[in-house]
Amino acid sequence: MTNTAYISLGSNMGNRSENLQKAIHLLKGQDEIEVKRLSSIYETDPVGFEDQAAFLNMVVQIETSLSPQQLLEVILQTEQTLGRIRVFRWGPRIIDLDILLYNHENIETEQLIVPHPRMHERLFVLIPLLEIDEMLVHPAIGKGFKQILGEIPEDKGVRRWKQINGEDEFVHIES
Ligand code: A4P
Ligand code: MG
Repeated sequence: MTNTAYISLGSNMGNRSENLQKAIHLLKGQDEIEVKRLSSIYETDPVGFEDQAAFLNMVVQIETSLSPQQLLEVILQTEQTLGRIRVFRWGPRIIDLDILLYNHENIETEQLIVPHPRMHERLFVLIPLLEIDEMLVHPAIGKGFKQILGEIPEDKGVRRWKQINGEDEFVHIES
């Protein structure tokens, strides 16, 4: 398990927190993946297409012996496994998994771009990522993510929804 990677999870359909938990469970079931740290779960206003339900977003830190390409295949498979439960073809997905970072590498192939090309402008990614490790540096931009977050003018649209309670149990937060 020599590589460290960060994966973002998002859901805005169905039982959103159950979808996140099922995805984490499937990742944990992979021999080549060890889930090390989980962020809290945040409820976030939709970015891009705004006319859709609020998301739950979180980030997980994993260690893995998989290559970036193999890891992508695992997360696409995980999306498919969960998506098959209730989504029509062409319908919205109940879970979105993105590889944010893989070690300190810059990767650009036809299937995979790491760091994720939009992560540095998204509060719903940066806030949970920094909760896991506030010293992380963007491998392409060369700045700390903490500084990148500080340079984003707006600070709305991301609310902590559940925080981690010890092990990997979540507790609801009043807010
Ligand atoms: N791909 C390339 N790089 C990566 C990577 N680093 N990680 C390719 C994962 N996949 C990567 O992905 C399409 C293809 O991207 C994959 O097959 C892979 O080869 P997808 O997940 O089917 O596409 P998508 O997620 O619909 O598109 P995209 O452009 O990734 O969407 P975004 O940018 O992820 O945005 N608002 C809130 N609040 N919270 C959200 O989670 N998410 C989105 C989706 C929009 N607004 C949101 C949220
Ligand atoms: Mg995606």
